Amino acid sequence: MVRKAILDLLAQRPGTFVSGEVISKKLNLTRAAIWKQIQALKASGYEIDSLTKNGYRLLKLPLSLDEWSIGYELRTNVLGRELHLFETIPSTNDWVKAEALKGGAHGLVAVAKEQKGGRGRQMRAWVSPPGGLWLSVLLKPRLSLADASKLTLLASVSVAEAIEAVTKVSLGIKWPNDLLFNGRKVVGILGEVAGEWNTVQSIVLGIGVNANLSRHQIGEEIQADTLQEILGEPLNLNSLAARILEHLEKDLELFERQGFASICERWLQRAVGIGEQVQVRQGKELFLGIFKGINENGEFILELAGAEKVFAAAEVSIRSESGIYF
Ligand code: BT5
Repeated sequence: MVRKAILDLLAQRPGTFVSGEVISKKLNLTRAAIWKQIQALKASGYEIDSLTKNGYRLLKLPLSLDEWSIGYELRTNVLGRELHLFETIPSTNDWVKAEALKGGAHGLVAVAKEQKGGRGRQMRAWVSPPGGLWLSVLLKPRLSLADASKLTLLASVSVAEAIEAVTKVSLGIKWPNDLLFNGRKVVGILGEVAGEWNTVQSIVLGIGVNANLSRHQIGEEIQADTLQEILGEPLNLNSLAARILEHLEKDLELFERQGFASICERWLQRAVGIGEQVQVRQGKELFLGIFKGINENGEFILELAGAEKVFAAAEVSIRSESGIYF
């Protein structure tokens, strides 16, 4: 691809000029063809200086999602090495699931600028307008079925730490894997099994980050927040995607080598509502008690009339100081 070849050349010496003649010789392109490509790159957010005498120099990469920029930033061995970027798609999780059934490889990633049919758990809708980071990764981990449920807890820790590395914004985790800022959801995570468990252990991890958008794009009725509003400015989505995949890859390796203990500890450090009164709904039953933390299986521990009850799957509301549940 010409676009990629030009970027590769300019990025070898970012900030310094590469002459039109060099580009033209190396890529066998006319000056006019190069100029056209450079205009297209500028239109997609690349800042490129052009001087007739000196040639072109790359000054800044785009903030918006761009396949070359993610690849340029990415320091992983496997995750995201095969990556597909979509302008718009129904759901990246559905796309990766379909690829998994066709034999897709561990680490395959789909990223979309916009999802028209984004999903949460239990088929709830996930609002995914342009400006967000909507990403799914295919994992075929060397883990037992019992360990698989811990992967979404792991992902919430990896994503929170990646976001903190890029933005300095510290997010809390609401069990099992919502990332919150002052009680408002900034990130949602959806782990799904693709295919039969007893054939290939494939898990699709979907990560939705409200990044460069405003709250009202999500809807006033939803208790959401966005990184752009927290920071007061947009952030580089390509760096964010790369850091998320790097943190995930490292934490998965740690999990496979050493088990859940240290990840569980990091999860607990960010947990929202420990020691507070919470409301847990499981099917039609409702329990009110004190949130004690999670156990080594990643299950939620509730203190109820002096006894402890654990939940593997449930809906949890946490009571804030003002008495409101979120
Ligand atoms: C989740 O579900 O939080 C998981 C969301 C996963 C989204 C990613 S994006 C990439 C991949 N492709 C997909 O199709 N999905 C994944 P859950 O815990 O069930 O929360 C859903 C609820 O969150 C909804 O019922 C709304 O109340 C709320 N919600 C919807 N859109 C939101 C948004 N953009 N930000 C914050 N909250 C939202």
